[in-house]
Amino acid sequence: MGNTRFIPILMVAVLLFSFMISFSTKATTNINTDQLALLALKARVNSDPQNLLTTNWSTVSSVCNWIGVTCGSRHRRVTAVNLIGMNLSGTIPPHLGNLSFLAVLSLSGNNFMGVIPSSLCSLLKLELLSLYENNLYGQIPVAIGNLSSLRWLYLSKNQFSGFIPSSVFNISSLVQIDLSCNQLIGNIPLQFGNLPKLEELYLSFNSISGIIPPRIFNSSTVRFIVLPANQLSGYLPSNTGLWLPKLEILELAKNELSGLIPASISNASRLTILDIDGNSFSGYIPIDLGNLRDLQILAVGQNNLASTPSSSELSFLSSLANCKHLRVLEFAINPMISGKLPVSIGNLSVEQFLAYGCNIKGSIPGEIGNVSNLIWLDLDNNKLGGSLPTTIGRLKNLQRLSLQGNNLEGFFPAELCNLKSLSYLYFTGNKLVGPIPACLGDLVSLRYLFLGSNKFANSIPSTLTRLTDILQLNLSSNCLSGPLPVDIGKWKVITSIDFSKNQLSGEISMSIGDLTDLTYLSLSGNRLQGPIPESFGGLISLQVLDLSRNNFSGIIPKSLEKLLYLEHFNVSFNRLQGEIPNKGSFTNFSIQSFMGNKALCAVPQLQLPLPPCKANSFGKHSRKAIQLVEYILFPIGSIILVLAVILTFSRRGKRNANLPTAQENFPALAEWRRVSYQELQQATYGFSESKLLGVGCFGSVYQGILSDGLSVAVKVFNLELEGAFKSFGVECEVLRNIRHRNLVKIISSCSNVDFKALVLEFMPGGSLEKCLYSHNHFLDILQRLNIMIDVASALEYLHHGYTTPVIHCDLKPNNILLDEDMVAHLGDFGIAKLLGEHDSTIHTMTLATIGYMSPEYGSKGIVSTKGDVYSFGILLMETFTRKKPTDEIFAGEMSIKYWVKQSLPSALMEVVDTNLLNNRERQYSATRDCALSILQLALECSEEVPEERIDMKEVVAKLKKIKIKFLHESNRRA
Ligand SMILES: *[C@@H]1O[C@H](CO)[C@@H](O)[C@H](O)[C@H]1NC(C)=O
Ligand SMILES: *[C@@H]1O[C@H](CO)[C@@H](O)[C@H](O)[C@H]1NC(C)=O
Ligand SMILES: *[C@H]1O[C@@H](CO)[C@H](O)[C@@H](O)[C@@H]1NC(C)=O
Repeated sequence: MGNTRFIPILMVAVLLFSFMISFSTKATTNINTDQLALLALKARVNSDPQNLLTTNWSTVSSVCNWIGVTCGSRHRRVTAVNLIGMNLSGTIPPHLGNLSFLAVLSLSGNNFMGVIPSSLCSLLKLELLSLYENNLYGQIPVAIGNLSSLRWLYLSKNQFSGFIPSSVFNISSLVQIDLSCNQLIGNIPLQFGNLPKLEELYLSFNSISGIIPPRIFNSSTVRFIVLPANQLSGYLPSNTGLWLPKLEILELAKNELSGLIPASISNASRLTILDIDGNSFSGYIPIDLGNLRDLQILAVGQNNLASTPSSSELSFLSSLANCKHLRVLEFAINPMISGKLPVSIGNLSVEQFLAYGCNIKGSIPGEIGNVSNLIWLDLDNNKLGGSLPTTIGRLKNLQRLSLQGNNLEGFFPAELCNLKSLSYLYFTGNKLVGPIPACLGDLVSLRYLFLGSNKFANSIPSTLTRLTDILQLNLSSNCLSGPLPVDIGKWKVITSIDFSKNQLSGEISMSIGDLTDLTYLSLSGNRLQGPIPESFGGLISLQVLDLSRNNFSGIIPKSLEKLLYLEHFNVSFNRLQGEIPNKGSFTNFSIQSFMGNKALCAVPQLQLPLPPCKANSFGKHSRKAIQLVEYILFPIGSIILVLAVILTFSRRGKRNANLPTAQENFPALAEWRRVSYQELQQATYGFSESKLLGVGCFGSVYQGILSDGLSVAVKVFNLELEGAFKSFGVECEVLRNIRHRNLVKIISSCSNVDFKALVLEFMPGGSLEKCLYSHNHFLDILQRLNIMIDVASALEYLHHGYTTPVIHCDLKPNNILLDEDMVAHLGDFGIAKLLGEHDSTIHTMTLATIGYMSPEYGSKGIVSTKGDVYSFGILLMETFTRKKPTDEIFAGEMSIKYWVKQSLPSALMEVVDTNLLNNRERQYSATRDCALSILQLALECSEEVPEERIDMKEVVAKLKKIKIKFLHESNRRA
């Protein structure tokens, strides 16, 4: 009993004590308390990159002047601490709970860690607690329910875990709650109805489960309900429950909700976003969603929804025409929707129409062309048939068009080439036929072009290389034939090319090596041939390379060892030979990558079931020998050639711009007859010496007969000789762009990694050199004159024939070839130069042949058409004197030019080739006159000063006059 009396006394004492404590706290909190609390915060901040707190929060001045701190005007106590987005790191000290006048605490957008101190829950005046975008963790304190003035609670983008304390939903003053992007679990507390002022609720991206408290849907204040990406389940309340006069946003995507979409949703007349994507809703898509006049986004995809069975068409679409603000309409992956697209689709005003995977039948109505706002149309994986409506070409804003996996038939409508904004075009897996229209090259915005698994035929339009921004290109599994685009290197940023399973033929252009971003390349299952270009070593990003099932020959270039990211490599079933590279990624590939080839060998370390490589196999040995000879024979030439290559290279861009392109005037390289190394080897009896026609600066020329009987000259470039590689390029470039009866015709080129050859028309008459100097040949004066007219005509064409003058640079009897009719053809363009439109001269250091070189070329490297004219003058002299300009009689001051010049006119007969005068008594005088005119012309050509030389037009005219005069005179005298 004594106990019972004692208890009240104890209680009073306790109450008194606690009153005293609370009184003393209240009594003693003042601006100093506030300062201590803020200094505690400053002390907890361990990183302050802008030095804001470090320098500014100084006790020298009042806290009320500190940055981010606001004090009340009357009581001068801290009312707001706002340190938003200052990159502060640290923890929140409990002392902040002593800021008893605090209404605003915002530390968001920093790097605060740790928990929310529960002392903060005693800030009874706090209205805004904003801690979003930090690294806070732990539970949200249960005592948070004490913050009875709290209106805005922002805790999103932290790592809070555990349950949402139900006490949160007892703070009746709350207007906005944002707890999204945390790791919260458990249910949404059912107390929801205790929030009479709530307008916005965000809980997305947590792991909240259970049902959505039905009272949410009975709120007259709620505007935003945003709950995506949780594990919410259950039904939405049926009609009666859904009374949300202010609801603007209802986002419930990616949950586990099921049941029907309540028809009463169409009463929420302020709704702008309805997103229930990715749940398990079933039943019909309400047909009166058109009542939601403010609707901007309707996303109901990835559910089990159907269209009303009363119509064979997607009837819900018709009413949506009333929603003039509807931008996004998405009902994809609802396989039960089925039905056809109604004609009324044309009344929609959407920007995005996403309805893939809905089993939509029928054809695409032409009215689609009226949906003029459309930016993105995706009808992938439906059952659409018929042809593509050409009206799609009217959708000027369209950026993505995706119709993959349907049954679309017919041609690719050229009207689609009007879609200048298009960046994604996906038609994979349809039944489209005919050619890929060349006008696709006009869609320069295209970044993704997928036309695979159709029935497209003909060749890949060369215009596609105009798509210089393209990233991914897939034309696989069609019936495409012909060559790969030559200028494939223009796809500068492409990352993926799939041309597999077609009937493409020809060789891979070397320019493929420019595609440094390419990660995926499949050319498998075609008829491609020739070498794997050495330039593949430039594809430094490549991860997948599939060249299997083609006719590639030669070796696997060693340069592929440089491809550090190569994971998948397949060259099986080709005709490759030689040693498999053994470094880099090649240590990882199995026999599956290499099987079905001709004669591949491998070092034992690769552990492939292939024969080991013989030490000197595949020409290694002989190549060394050639190298040795060349380095002894051409050392000076090599050095000069290196300079030439550098100079030529530096002019390349400009030159390309000026050259007439292949498409403009002439057949492209691609149209040359393709000749393989093997064929050339056979044609020349293994490049046998008996077939050697001559050896030039850059290589050897062999005679050969191709398998179809065509007689050819094969010019093989010595690739070890620096400059020969470039020479091959120059010659190809020149010859492919020019055609003239007096120029040697190119029939084909053969370009492998270690073998480059030009296949030229064979000239049975041999060279002018041979005809002039060998004893079993004789050319009479008329033949010589004709040959000179031919050569002059060729030069006239090169200099004046089209916009870019071509300078031969190396005119000499060796380079003039005669056919069976003794018609002369100018050949060997190995060091030819092209002049840009505004250049009349260029500088170079290419080695031309001494004796024929113009003085300005020899001394200063100046190249111009006038230099060729000079050489032609020397050539004329040589042809009619039968003296080489390099003859030993010419030394010091005495050159062929000086010799001729001082002999004219009186001593003419001392310089003219005596063979021309033998047995030609009757024509003596005509011959003499002719020779005189020719040598005088020769001197006009070889004037010391370039400006004083005549041009090739005049030369041709003069030569023709000389010929007519000669014929006239000799006939008269005969
Ligand atoms: C702190 O910053 C405020 C606001 O920028 C400024 O008015 C005050 O003078 C600063 N105080 C100190 C000590 O730098
Ligand atoms: C915050 O820090 C990040 C990274 O440390 C930096 O990039 C950013 O510029 C900083 N912002 C400010 C306002 O100092
Ligand atoms: C208020 O905060 C607590 C921590 O929550 C401190 O321990 C106290 O010393 C502080 N009081 C004052 C007057 O600063």
